Amino acid sequence: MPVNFAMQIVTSHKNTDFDGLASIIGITILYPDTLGVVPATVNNNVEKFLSTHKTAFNIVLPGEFNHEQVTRLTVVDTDQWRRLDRMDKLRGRDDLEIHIWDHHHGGDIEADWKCQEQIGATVTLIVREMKKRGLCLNALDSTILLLGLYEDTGHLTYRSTTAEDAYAAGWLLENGADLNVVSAFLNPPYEEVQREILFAMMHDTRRLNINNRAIGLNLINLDQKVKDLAVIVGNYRKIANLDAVFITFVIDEKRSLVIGRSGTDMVDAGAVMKELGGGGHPGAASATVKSDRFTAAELQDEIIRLLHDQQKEGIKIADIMSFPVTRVSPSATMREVQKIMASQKISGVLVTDDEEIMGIVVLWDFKKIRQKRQWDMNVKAFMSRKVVSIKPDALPVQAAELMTKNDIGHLPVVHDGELIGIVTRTDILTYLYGILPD
Ligand SMILES: [Mn+2]
Repeated sequence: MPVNFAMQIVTSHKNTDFDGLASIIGITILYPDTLGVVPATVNNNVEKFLSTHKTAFNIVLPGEFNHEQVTRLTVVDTDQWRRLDRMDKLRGRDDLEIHIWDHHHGGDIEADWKCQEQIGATVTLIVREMKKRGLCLNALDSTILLLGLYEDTGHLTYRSTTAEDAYAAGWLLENGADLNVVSAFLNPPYEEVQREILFAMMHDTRRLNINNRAIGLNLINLDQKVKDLAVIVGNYRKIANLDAVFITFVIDEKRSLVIGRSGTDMVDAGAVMKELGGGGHPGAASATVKSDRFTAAELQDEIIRLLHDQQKEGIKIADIMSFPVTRVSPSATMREVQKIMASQKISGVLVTDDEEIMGIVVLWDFKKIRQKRQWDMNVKAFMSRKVVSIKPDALPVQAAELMTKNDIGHLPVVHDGELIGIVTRTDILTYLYGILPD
């Protein structure tokens, strides 16, 4: 078939999410001669959006144009051929120019030009170019772009979110993005079957502790097609207060779908799913696994094995604790203790008898002194006897939880019954925020 005229198209991955759709639309705004090609299968909320908004944009389906005429293919929000819908005809053509805009990496599409960075959403990369060109958007375009940006960054809360994502959101709001529309499409109400799945997860999800992380695992048989499974899994993780969840949905005898969601950088759901042949981000990932590779039951064990192997060891209490620990005997006087604390610039001292922890004195306890003579009294009378200790391999976040729960600011670090250090609120804050105490 002869090439009649040069045609440019832009497309994204199958099961298109809002970031994919918004990036397609963004490219048609940046390059008005480009035709947006939206895969036939899109996510449920994207489908709802398109059913009312489709005619507003210059978009078609993969079967609605002549592949022969395409001279430039722009791919957004993916860099893998297998994720594209009916683009194989273009693969391997040496007269085709390929552009990529994406925030994933490691795919097999070789581009002539690309804008590929680790950033919260692909939309942000496109907004960068729009700002550079001094464009103004209308309210509709701003709204769809903000939908993509918010969906992929969890309303700017996912760890992958960068400052530039937040600035891009601000720019889209300036251009009139409608938050009512955004929240209506990002928080669709649950249908009956989705509620049932959420209840099933709440009822019998296995809770495991792997490398100090609370992990939820479940296996659910699907007897019908259910939309937005990933949203339900994400919501379940938050409700159950788990660090990460991996739910295996048995689709039929031949295959299962695993959806993983992680709320901590200590669990990389994307890395686990990659091992199973899928992909995604550290916080959100999925994989379709054939049963001749792993049955649904075997998959559970494999996920557990992969999580154990994930030696992405973070900072532990042993790394941030102070040592040696300053200690006094129960018969030391308050005056002596006060001197020790002032000279060592510390806010708490452990009271020990031989190796046994009897109590703790903190700065606050000196407020109990009303009369001069009390300075000569034994520390025993003023110390707090409630001492909660922590293990050296615990995580800073666990220390923070213990402190909050018990309303205390000092935790002795005990290993095999031996006092090896102490960790304070200041240590935790210093670690969490990277600030130094004054
Ligand atoms: Mn994306």
